[in-house]
Amino acid sequence: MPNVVAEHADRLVDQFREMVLVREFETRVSSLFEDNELPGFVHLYIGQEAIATGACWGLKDDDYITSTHRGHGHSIAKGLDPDRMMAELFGKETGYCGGKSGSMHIADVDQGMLGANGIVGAGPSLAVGAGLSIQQNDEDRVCLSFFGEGAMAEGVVHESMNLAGVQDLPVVFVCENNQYGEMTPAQDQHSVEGFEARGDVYDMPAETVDGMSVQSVHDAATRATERARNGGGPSLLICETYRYHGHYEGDPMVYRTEAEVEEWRERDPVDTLESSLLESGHVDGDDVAAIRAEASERIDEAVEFARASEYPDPESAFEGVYSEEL
Ligand SMILES: Cc1ncc(C[n+]2csc(CCOP(=O)(O)OP(=O)(O)O)c2C)c(N)n1
Repeated sequence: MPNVVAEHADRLVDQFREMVLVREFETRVSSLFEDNELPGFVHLYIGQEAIATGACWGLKDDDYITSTHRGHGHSIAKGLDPDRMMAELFGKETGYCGGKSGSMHIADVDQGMLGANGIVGAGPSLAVGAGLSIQQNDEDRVCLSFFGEGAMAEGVVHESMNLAGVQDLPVVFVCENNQYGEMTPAQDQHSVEGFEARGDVYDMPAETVDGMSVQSVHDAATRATERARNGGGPSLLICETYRYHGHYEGDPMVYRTEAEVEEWRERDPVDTLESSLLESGHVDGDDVAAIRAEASERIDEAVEFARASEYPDPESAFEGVYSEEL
């Protein structure tokens, strides 16, 4: 994509920097988990980085996103602090939820991040609530809702898309088709191939894009977000992608072949962007090495911060369970 790279070189270099940071965060989490430093489960986003970065790039701080159980990439792309994310994964009090949520419920409402979510399909229903509040308060905001193709088979996702369509809500539904819902291939879980028809039935435009290309995701998300911001209602974006790691860390992955994983790795979103930027001459080998080293150092700092933080006081176990703003 040399011409596209030339036209958008500065943005693409910045997007590359963010994607490298997400990859570094996830790679480190994988080894920390293997070393038994992290309690609970982790679901990693490695392979899908172009989607979070491309989709969130044009969002304002006060726009909203909803996320999934695989939410670290979405959080970083929405501007959350890797220190507090890592501390949350370690179960420390300096984490986003005081160490009580772990990976699957990281949230920062002030930054518009309405939460990772252990309930498959829950994010789109929260997005509809956010969209309704934006509409009723006449605010200049949008909500982007990430979910997997497995969640696309959940009733609540259809109810959410229907309500968003009926009410013309400013919501962008971003379906990340990483080809498997846990151990089930997408084609065994859905009665029709492709997901664009789901947009037709809920009266919203639907577009399928290459989820391994940050440029493609960025372009489609920009169209959908502008439409939502200008009162045009919801859209559905389907991003074709792949997760390299297991459904969860420790998954033996007997349901797919190494050859299949390798085939997708050849289209790696971080490496292909790096090659395009190098080919176009917008960065050189030293620049790339510096970007990768910077990400590695940033995650070293996050791990140090998390390790040095305290565990929450057991006395605080029941704090934050119910809202005080009733
Ligand atoms: C309501 C609900 N049903 C089932 C599960 C168990 N579960 C956890 S992840 C998952 C698969 C989700 O697949 P997908 O939506 O494609 O997301 P991916 O893991 O591929 O990112 C399932 C069935 C759950 N957490 N919540």
